[in-house]
Amino acid sequence: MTLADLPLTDVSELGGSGVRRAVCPHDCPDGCSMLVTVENGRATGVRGDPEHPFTRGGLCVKVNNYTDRVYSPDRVTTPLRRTGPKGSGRFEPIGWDEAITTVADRFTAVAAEHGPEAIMPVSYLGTQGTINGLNVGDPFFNKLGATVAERTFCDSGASTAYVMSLGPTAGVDPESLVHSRYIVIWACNMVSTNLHLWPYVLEAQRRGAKVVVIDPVRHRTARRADWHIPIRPGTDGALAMAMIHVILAEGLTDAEYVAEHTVGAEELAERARDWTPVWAEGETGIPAADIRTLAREYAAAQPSMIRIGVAIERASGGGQTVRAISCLPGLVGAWRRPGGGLLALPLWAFPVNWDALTRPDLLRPGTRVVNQYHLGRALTGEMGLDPGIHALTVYNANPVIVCPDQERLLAGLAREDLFTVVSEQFLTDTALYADIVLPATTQLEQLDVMFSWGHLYLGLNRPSIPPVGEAVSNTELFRRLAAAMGFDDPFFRRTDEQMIVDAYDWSAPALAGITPQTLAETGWARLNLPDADHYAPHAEGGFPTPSGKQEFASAAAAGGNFVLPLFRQGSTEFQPGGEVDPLPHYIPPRTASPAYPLSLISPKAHAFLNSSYANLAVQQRRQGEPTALVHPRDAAARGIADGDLIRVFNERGEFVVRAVVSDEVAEGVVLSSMGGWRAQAKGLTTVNAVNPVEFADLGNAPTFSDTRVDVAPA
Ligand SMILES: Nc1nc2c(c(=O)[nH]1)N[C@H]1C(S)=C(S)[C@@H](COP(=O)(O)OP(=O)(O)OC[C@H]3O[C@@H](n4cnc5c(=O)[nH]c(N)nc54)[C@H](O)[C@@H]3O)O[C@H]1N2
Ligand SMILES: Nc1nc2c(c(=O)[nH]1)N[C@H]1C(S)=C(S)[C@@H](COP(=O)(O)OP(=O)(O)OC[C@H]3O[C@@H](n4cnc5c(=O)[nH]c(N)nc54)[C@H](O)[C@@H]3O)O[C@H]1N2
Ligand code: SF4
Ligand SMILES: [Mo]
Repeated sequence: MTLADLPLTDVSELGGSGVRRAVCPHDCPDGCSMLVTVENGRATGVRGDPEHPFTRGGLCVKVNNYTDRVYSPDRVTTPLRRTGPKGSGRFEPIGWDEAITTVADRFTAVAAEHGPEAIMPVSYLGTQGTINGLNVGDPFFNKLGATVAERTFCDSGASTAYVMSLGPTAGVDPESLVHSRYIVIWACNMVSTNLHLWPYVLEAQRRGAKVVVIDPVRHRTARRADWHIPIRPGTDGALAMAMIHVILAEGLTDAEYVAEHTVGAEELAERARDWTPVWAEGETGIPAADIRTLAREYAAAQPSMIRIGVAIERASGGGQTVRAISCLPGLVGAWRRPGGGLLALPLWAFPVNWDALTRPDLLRPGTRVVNQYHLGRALTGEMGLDPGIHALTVYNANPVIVCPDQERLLAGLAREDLFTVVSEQFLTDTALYADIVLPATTQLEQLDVMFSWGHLYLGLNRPSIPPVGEAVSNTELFRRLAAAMGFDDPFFRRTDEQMIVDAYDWSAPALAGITPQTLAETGWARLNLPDADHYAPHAEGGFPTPSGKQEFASAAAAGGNFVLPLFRQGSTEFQPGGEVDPLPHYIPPRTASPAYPLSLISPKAHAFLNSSYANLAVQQRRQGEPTALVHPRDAAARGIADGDLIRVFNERGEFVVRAVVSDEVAEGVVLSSMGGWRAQAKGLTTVNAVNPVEFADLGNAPTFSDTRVDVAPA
């Protein structure tokens, strides 16, 4: 019997009653285990699995009423065909056969007239399931010869930087944070975005650890810290270089660790000599004395831990900033003990067969790559693509809300000659522009195996209820499309069970004793790794880098900038060019101009998950109407009072929101969270109307933390 022989989707039992296991599908580090109550085939509620060590019985405000999402009257439940102008939201139901035939006919016609590169997929992490998530469409589009979509929505720049410095290592078990003596939460609003890690921080604090938050905003997390250090957006690299300076100048290193397990320490010392705390004060706005205190305390209190959030990568020099920060645990020997090190993406611990998911072997050599953050420019002709994009397939994503250059993207989507297919659960701002909408299942209606980028447990999500209406999973969608396009390779006919088998190296040591079948019984399992009290994989070095050491001077960086293949359908071609300094350094953010003197940041909303849930009543009530936080001095200078409607604008566009005048943001900083839909926006544009399309220095990361704007009464 092979791993695949036992069916994991037992449709016959889906009609009954009982408590069934699921895993939250969302792009969130917590990867919560859920228990679903089902009565006569209908899910009546979800709750967190109290036995899961990380979830511990709690779900967040986004997902604890998940059944409202599943049974929302606004769910798309049949395929739809557009009957009005693009964007009007006028559709009529059609059958699946007609929908799939329409799509296949159009793809065939577009490919015949313009070549297959005129077709482009757009996708991200509506679900982060291994088989339904990031890479589910890659084999289909690679076989088709479509334009390769580069998806650097999140953490691509940080991942490139991290891999350059440390290699693809899990590095830290988040649960080991209880052993930390000093925790630096650097650009992460953990209480909103990584809620289930927070109890570990509190436990460490109870045991005597100091908790420091480095963030321009005094948010939920910062308010609970022992020390909140406000910083100017995009200047974290200056702070990190100055910390390196202090640690080296004052001899606070773990000299033995540095000598045995790192490379490039001497060059780094040379590099950091001029980056003094006094200089960094001018960049960051943090008093030099505080920078010295931070560096000294961080070095002395071992094991010390740094948790970086995604905002770090999102400035002109964000990649080198991640590289500079990643030097710190090596310099002070934080890796020696559980609870020490750098926490970024422990995803690397999961033995995923990325090539089986993306199928790079199906790519035609020379197939062009277009970054999805440039979608507006690609669709409107600004990029000068030849052939242009004539057909778009969107799934697992809502680009109108999550991509910059929003107004140009809307103009592109409105093109009459563009054929757009959107697979969705709801008529999102993107789906409103579709020619064909295809109904997608929710997590309660599909099978998947779930890794996490915030803990070390693998989970199995089995369907608890039958599909709502005619919704199909992404895997089934691509089976149907492949059949209609005549792709007769059995690979495209695999069952979900077989896909799960193929997606992991089940014989890898990390999965010893774990199979899809054991997961079916237990729901989740910890990877076969030392427990959190003993997890210190780099106590003796052993980094997965070319030298086997932590590389302050990085051999991989010397090879130039790159995007990891998993973010680009497995493609290794047309990597972003540009030399990369093998040593970390500081690249300042864009300079303020007299016309646009303020820094805009657009972090996550507390009650939404990116743009998901922003259309649902409970979460809308929790989140309140769209706002921008403006510092009292910036507001007074512009005649803005708390509660006024204001315009936030720059040379790219503008959006209108209600002002919250508050010293929770540093002077010179404006905060407007991302995720709200256009229907709730006063002027039909949202924060991504003003965000730049330029990339950061590494991994084609966006520069959402490096935007200049001004504000005025509306
Ligand atoms: N509630 C909720 N949770 C989520 C999500 C959501 O949409 N809502 N999305 C999920 C996803 S996809 C992700 S990637 C994670 C992201 O979770 P986080 O890593 O927490 O990311 P953000 O919320 O974007 O930003 C975190 C913090 O960075 C700060 N910041 C912005 N610019 C800078 C800067 O230049 N320097 C410093 N030091 N700080 C800066 C912001 O003020 C914010 O407090 O959250 C996940 N969890
Ligand atoms: N200004 C600004 N922009 C940002 C960010 C920011 O901090 N500031 N953050 C960036 C980050 S970190 C991220 S991760 C991206 C997120 O970008 P996206 O991944 O596009 O996130 P969502 O907006 O939640 O869109 C996901 C869509 O997938 C749909 N969906 C869910 N499950 C399924 C399914 O099983 N099948 C199908 N077909 N569809 C499904 C949902 O209904 C939802 O509409 O946004 C990025 N954009
Ligand atoms: S969104 Fe995150 S915190 Fe909320 S239930 Fe899902 S995994 Fe847990
Ligand atoms: Mo993200």
